[in-house]
Parts: sequence; C-alpha cells; structure tokens
Amino acid sequence: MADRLFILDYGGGNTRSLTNSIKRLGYEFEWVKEPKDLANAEKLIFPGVGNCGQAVKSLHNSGLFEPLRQYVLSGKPYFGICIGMQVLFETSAESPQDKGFGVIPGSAAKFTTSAVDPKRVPHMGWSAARRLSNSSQNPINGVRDDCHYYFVHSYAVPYNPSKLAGWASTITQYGKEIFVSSVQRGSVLGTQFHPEKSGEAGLDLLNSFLKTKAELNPLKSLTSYPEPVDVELNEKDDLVKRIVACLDVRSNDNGDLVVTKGDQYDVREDDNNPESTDAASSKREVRNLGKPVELARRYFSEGADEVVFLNITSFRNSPLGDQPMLELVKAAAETIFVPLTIGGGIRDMVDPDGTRHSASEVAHAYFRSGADKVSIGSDAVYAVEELLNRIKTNTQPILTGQSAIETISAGYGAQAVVVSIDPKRVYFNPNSEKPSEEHLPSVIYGKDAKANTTDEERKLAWWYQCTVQGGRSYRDVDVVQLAKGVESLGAGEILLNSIDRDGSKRGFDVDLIQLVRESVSIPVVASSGAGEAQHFAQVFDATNVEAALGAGAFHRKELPIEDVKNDMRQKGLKVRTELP
Ligand code: 1PR
Repeated sequence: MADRLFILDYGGGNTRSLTNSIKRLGYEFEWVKEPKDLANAEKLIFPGVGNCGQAVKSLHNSGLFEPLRQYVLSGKPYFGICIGMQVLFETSAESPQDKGFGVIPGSAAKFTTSAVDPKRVPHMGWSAARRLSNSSQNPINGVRDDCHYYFVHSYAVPYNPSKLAGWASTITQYGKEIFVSSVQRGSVLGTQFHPEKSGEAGLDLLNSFLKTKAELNPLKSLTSYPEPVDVELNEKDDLVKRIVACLDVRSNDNGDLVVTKGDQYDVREDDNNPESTDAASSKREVRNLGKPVELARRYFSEGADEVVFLNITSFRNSPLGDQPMLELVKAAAETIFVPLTIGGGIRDMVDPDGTRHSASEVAHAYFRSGADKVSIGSDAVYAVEELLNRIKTNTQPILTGQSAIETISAGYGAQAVVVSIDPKRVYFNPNSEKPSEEHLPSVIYGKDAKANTTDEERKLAWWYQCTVQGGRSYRDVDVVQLAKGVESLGAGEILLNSIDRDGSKRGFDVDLIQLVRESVSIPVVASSGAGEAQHFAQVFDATNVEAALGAGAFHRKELPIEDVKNDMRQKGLKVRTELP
C-alpha cells in the first residue's frame, strides 16, 4: 500500500506537470487544502514556482507556514522543488523580509553577471547535479550524477562546505558560481531543479521518493554530520546546450488544429496547379505536417530538450475558456516532461460576449494547463514602440508596468516570459545608402558577415526590421531596439526567428543571432533555417547561444534530433544525456 501522498498547491504556477508526472508513475495523491490535512500526509511534495517571497506570503495567508515547518521538522518525507527547497533555508535575497523555515542554515542569493562571469540570468536550461562525496546514500534521494536536470531560477544557495555538511547532496556550477542543486537529510529532500520537467531522469528521481517506504526521521534526532567537502571550480560550467522542437500550429480549412510550417512565413502549399483557372485545383492548402500533440510526443521521446507550440491562428471567435490551444497544452503536458512554451495570442483579449481578459489572465490559463513559459510576439513590439516613445519624449514613468511582458513577469517571474522576435532583413547598398540613425546598431555589412552568406549578400549591407502579426506588418523597430526593450520590460528569454531563413534549410542567420545575443544578458534561442545536423553546432560555436530550434527539418523527418546531438557531442559541445 503506497503512503498517503499530499501535494501542496499555494496557487503559484504550473502544478499540472507535477501531477502528470505522479500519474505517469502510477501513484495517487491528494491536495493540501488546509493545515489539518498535513496530519494525514505520510509524504508531501511542495512544488514551488516563481517568486520565493510570494510563496512565503501565501503560506502565511493560508495559515500553512508554521504547520508546514513543523511537518518538515518532524522528519516525515518531504520533497521541496525549486522554491519548495529554498524555503527550507533562512531567507532569500529575492525577498529578505519573508523568512523561510530556517531548517537549513544559509540563504539564497541572486546569480551575478560580470565581465569575468558573463553568464545569463535566469539560469534556464539543463545542467548536471554533481553528487558530493559526503552525501548520504538514502534510497529516498535518487539524484544521479550521470544525467542532466532542468533548472529555471535566478536565485540559488551558494555552496558553503562547512555550513551545509549533512544537508547539501549535490552541487552545480553555473558560470563561475557553485550552488546547492539538491539537499537531503533524513527524509527531507529538496531540489533546485524541476524533476517534473527533467525527462526520464526526473521521473526516475520522483519515483525514488515515491517508492521508498516513509520513515519518520525527526530532524532533531539526526545528530551526526559528515566532514565538509570542498569543490573546485571547473573551467566549463555544467550547463548543456538546448535543442528545441518548435511546432507552428494553426487550424486548417476544416477547422482542425494541425502542425504547419512556413517558408518565409508562408504556410500554404505551393499552387497545386498555378495555370488552372479552376479555383479548387489551384487552391493553396495550409501545409499539414501532422497532429500537434502526437508530433510533440515524438520529439520528447527523441530527446528534444524543450517543446514550443506557436499558435499562428488567433481564435478570435473563441472565448478564453474555449481556446483550442488550452486543450492542446493540457494534452501535451500529460506525457511530455520537458519544458513547454506556448506562444501566439498572449495579449489582452475580449470574449465574443464582451468579457475582457488581461494578458496575465490569458497566460495564467496556459500555466494552469501545463505550460511553463508563454511567448509574446506582436504585443512585445507594440510595448517597445511605446517604451521608445516614452524615452524620446521623457514621459514618466518610463516603465508603466502595464504591458503584457511586465505584468506576466511580475506575476510569474521573468523565466516564464519569452519574447518571439520576427525580423526581416532590409538590404541596402553600403556605398550609397544607409538606414536611419537609430537603426545603425542593427546593421550588418555583407563583407563582414559570417557563415551561410551568399556572394550577392557580401556586396550589400542590411539591418533587421521587426514585424508583427506573423510577418504581415512591418514596424519601425529594429532587433537591437526590440531585444533591449523587452529585456528592460522583464522578459526572461528571446526566441529569435528569421523570416529570411524560415524554412530555408540554409542554416541559421548567425550574424543576427550574434547581434542580438551581444545586446542582451538574457538567454537567446536561435531559430529559423536548420536543415542539417551541423547547422546546430555551427550556431553554438559561432555565437555561444544557449539554445537552437528546429521545425521543418524535424517535422519532415529529414533530421533526427539524435543526429543533431551526436554531431554536437563529436564536436565537443555539452549535450543533455537521458537516463543511461
Ligand atoms: O504575435 O504574440 O500572436 O505571436 C505569434 C507567434 O506565431 C509568433 O511567435 C510568431 O513568430 C509566430 N508566427 C506567426 N505567423 C507565423 C508564420 O509562420 N506564418 N511562425 C509564425 C513563425 C517561426 C518559427 C519557425 C522557425 C524555424 N515561425 O516558429 O518554426 O522559423 O523554422 P525552420 O526550422 O523550419 O526553418 P503573437
């Protein structure tokens, strides 16, 4: 008989991924709704997402803070995930006034970025969790040295050997900082990473916790502490490069949701019979490359590190509650245990009956359906246009806090907000023309361009103009302005597409990727143009970008994800390994 498992949902973010993982492992669970439920819990998981201070405040407001602290002290099996681990410590610099349980000495601090340690914050991606030689071998702790786990956080507890001996179980190096990636003492376990989003390795870890018979190990009865263990900084940190599978989704002419794929954002097939005068035979069908959830499941099983769904049909006639993409995300989250991003239509909306929904409400609906991140396209361009105008006219406050990026980032953390950029090259003759002053930072001269550049292009120069509505409308904003603008508004990551390279299989626009990556300090996902395995290693080597995305070549089964990863391994790039 399995132990009575309870999950504590403080209303933060996406608990659906965790419950889907537990169901996939074949266990039942109950929700902690009020303090008295903790008395019935034989095992407890606290999945924390987003802001530590908000989690602590929620626990106080619901009267759960002290009962939960007593549960942990009692030594009953506890698994704290991300914030659920940080709350075991004394405080977090994220909100020093909101004290944690203080069960473990120490505090979480924000990652630092500097010239000598130019890492991107948040730490968003897959890293190793290296087991300390003095960590206990308790079967409840299934963290493995030979796998990678998914992290998404801006704060972490620095590793202090003497202070944390007996608690720190694994450490992880990010940039030039070594932090505690998991803790365990007796039956109390915590991970900074998200096992419910860490593929089979994460499921295996959850299973170790769930299948190990509950033992009561009151913390005050545990009196022995191992000798502290020092850890040296490695030349390279533990972060691996991410391979992202992207599914552009739209309804076909029969109203079914299909995976489609643009060729320079044109998602319709070539004319079947262009000479024909018969409308039916020359009608250009929406490319149909498969069923969204089925295809996404295939990519998960093939080793995709992340899945992105981009809804390129805004379902204007559907109220928020009936958005077809919500059902799609729910279905995908049931069997895909890596991060899910949903983009397209993340903006203020009005139901057909006139009910208004803020962008934050729209995002909340997707988070509760199982999405980890939302991606904002058009609205981000409009927000940056307004920001640039406020700066130009010195209209205070410069940051109003009203944009979709700002409200969602404030509510769910920067790591939950991706901005999708759809730029188009604007060529000009460098000998006789040039763009307006403000766009000069986004100019590339063909003679200096890197890989994948034609002779014709070498004679020219170009800047990158941003578009909205899927490339249908051009705006007077360039990629550098947009990238810097969305970062200042609170975006946590940039999905950098290229209309020119979309569907071309010519390789990524390396110049664009490098230009944008050097203008921000948040992670960038290279997108558009992948056609061969070597295109991925090429863009990682040329730009050191955190992640690279494929779509058409994956959908048409021309390029297995495993081939991409093998090519990267052969070239010395760090790639996620699944369970051996
Ligand atoms: O403006 O917030 O509603 O968001 C709309 C979203 O839909 C944006 O992320 C925008 O990029 C996307 N989108 C809109 N129209 C299209 C289209 O193709 N007609 N898809 C579209 C853009 C870009 C990538 C693509 C890569 C890789 N797709 O998703 O998959 O270019 O392709 P490849 O590997 O085949 O070369 P909003």
